[in-house]
Amino acid sequence: MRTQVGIVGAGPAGLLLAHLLRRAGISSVVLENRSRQYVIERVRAGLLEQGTVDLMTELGLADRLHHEGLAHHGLALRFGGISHRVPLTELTGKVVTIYGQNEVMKDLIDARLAAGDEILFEAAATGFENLDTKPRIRFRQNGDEEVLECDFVAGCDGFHGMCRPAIPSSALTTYDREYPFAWVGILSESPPVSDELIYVHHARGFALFTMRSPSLSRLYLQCRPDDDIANWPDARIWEELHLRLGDEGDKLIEGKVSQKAITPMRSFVTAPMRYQRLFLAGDAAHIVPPTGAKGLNLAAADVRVLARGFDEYYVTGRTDLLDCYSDVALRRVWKAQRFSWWMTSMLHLFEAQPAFDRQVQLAELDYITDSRAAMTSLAENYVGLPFEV
Ligand code: RFL
Ligand code: PHB
Repeated sequence: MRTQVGIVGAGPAGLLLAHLLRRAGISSVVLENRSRQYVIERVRAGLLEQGTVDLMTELGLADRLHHEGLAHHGLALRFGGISHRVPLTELTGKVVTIYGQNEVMKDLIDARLAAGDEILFEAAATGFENLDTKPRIRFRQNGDEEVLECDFVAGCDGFHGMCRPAIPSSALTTYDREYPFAWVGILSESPPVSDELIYVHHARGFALFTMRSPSLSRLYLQCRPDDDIANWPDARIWEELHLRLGDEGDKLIEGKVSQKAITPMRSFVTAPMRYQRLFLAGDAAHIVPPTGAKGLNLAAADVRVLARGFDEYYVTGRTDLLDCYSDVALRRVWKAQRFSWWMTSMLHLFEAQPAFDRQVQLAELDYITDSRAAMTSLAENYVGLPFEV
């Protein structure tokens, strides 16, 4: 089997890249170790920056997104028992859109298959040869060992994938931070208590109210980093949500919980995002704590830059853009890292936090909601920084 770009992983990074390449007339084959159903049903992100929506629109993939996505013009920061609105659109001219990652996945997969292009599901990449010249990706499907030959490999296989570990560690520098907390998240058949997201800083820990549709809420609570989901029966979750959301939670209907999981919180970057003819994109290269809602959006931003590099190569034979892919992508990645770390640090409760640090944390929240300049800074990062050219 042969193609121009071999893509490992059918997450948002891999599939958006496949669509960008198709538009440029470049062939690709996507290898995905999970089933189609598993990939679609995995509950993850929910918030799309305007740049990500614009990319989906440009690619002709946003019909359902424009119908069913919920455009948000603001969010609330709640602390000291009071909610403060951050008017995102008024401050930046941009909107963010709530549209579940599983809906994004469904749209990307359906469109690729409808166009007659392949995604090989339940096909796990296992190793590489000739990464410096003519790459060969070994993969296993239905118990058979197969090989995909290509000009380049796009490593879009997420944080736990095999592409990053396939690079000699001496060729990479990694930057890592683990946080002393995690999130327990639920999906509940409850109508949203508010039209906008509510980020809560509370003496019992962080909470986030978000949603998926007019009848489905997504709720998160700060928990211990080593917590077990068995410690979180529905009754405890509802009680904590009511306490942390305060009067914002008065209207909260305790609906049927259809999904419940614990998400660890971590910041991680690997640099450079390239080794020979293997290019890393999305979570394979970096992860952020979900407080800034940046993971999926960064994956989209990476592949936009990477696709331009492949386009230049196949049109002109030049590698200038591919050669600066990592530098360009990492500039955005680090700004998103900074923002996600900052939001996370400001909003969570730290165990045994020195009294001084706690007062500074509260002063930061007070400043953000008092100062238009500080609020604008939060807003412009939250809606997504402009794309670099
Ligand atoms: P993915 O989505 O992990 O996809 C990687 C794919 O690669 C496959 N794979 C392999 N395929 C073939 N061979 C192998 N050897 C393979 N190994 C792995 C995997 O099966 C998978 O299908 O990475 P990608 O494409 O980089 O996308 C990243 C995003 O999924 C991720 O950043 C977001 O979900 C993060 N995130 C959020 N991002 C946002 O932008 N906004 C949000 O509101 C937001 N909320 C969240 C989040 C992530 C969360 N969790 C569970 C981590 C909320 C949560 C709770
Ligand atoms: C979500 O809707 O799942 C979501 C939204 C914003 C975040 C994290 C998760 O910061």
